[in-house]
Amino acid sequence: MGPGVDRGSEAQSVVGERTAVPEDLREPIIAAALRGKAPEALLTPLLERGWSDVEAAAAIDALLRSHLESHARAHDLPLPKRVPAPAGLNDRPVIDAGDRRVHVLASLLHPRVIVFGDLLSARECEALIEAARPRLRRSTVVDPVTGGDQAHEARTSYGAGFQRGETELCRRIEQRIARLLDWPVDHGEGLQILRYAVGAQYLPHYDYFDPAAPGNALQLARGGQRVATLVIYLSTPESGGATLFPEAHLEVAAIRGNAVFFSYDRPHPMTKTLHGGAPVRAGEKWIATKWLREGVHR
Ligand code: PD2
Ligand code: ZN
Repeated sequence: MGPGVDRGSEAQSVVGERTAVPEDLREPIIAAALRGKAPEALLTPLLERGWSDVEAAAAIDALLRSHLESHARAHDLPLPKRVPAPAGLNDRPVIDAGDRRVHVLASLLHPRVIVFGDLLSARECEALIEAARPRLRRSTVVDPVTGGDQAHEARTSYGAGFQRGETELCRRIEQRIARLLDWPVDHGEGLQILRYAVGAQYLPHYDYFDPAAPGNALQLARGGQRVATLVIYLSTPESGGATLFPEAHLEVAAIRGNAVFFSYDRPHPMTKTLHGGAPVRAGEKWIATKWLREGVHR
């Protein structure tokens, strides 16, 4: 059925071209999305009515966005933001990240967590560790009142930050992450390298900035809210050091070259992205963290 053909009850959604999902399909499509049905499969009812892929994808995107927005308003929640996600992930065990094929080892919808395998080579992990080693300082957390950095017992690691694009290796890894997560390089903070010795840990926390805390205003002015985190494991500790998601009862093992990604579409515990780094029991744990912002980070 081509555009402009009379489709009875659907006619109101067709003004020259198809823009809105017909009334009778809205509820079933929203319910299917909430059950975690793959985005491509959501298009089927519209494709069966003769819609093109592009028209159907745009209409479903608008329908789901407006559903989330009205749900947020009704429950007095912050509005959801677009978040990074691998393009066309469904059922694909391997993603082409430009210069490397990255494995998808595990994926959870809520909280949105994806475990990647082989994101970095062993040589890249070693090179990042050696570049960071001379710069290591006791890790800090942001003071929510002043916005300043402060050492804290919740984070007993040592860290070193790189500016975005600071070295050729940083640039290569940033390009790969941007391609993997379909998120522009300039929406990312610089790579942050952390080293945990035996006993060091990172107590559970959220990575987004609390918008109500005055000390976060400066951070929020530089690229907006954080919307996703990628923790890349640069070493494999002999024991301990997993990344924990207590609300999801999920533990991700720290294996060199692998990474755990999680996104949070609003700065709210409803994202269930509470996470921490378990104490290292034996050996050393090194990670590189990439935080992704909603806008250009300067
Ligand atoms: O090292 C980790 O597993 C970990 C845990 C929680 C890292 C971060 N948060 C982080 O870098 O934000
Ligand atoms: Zn964190």
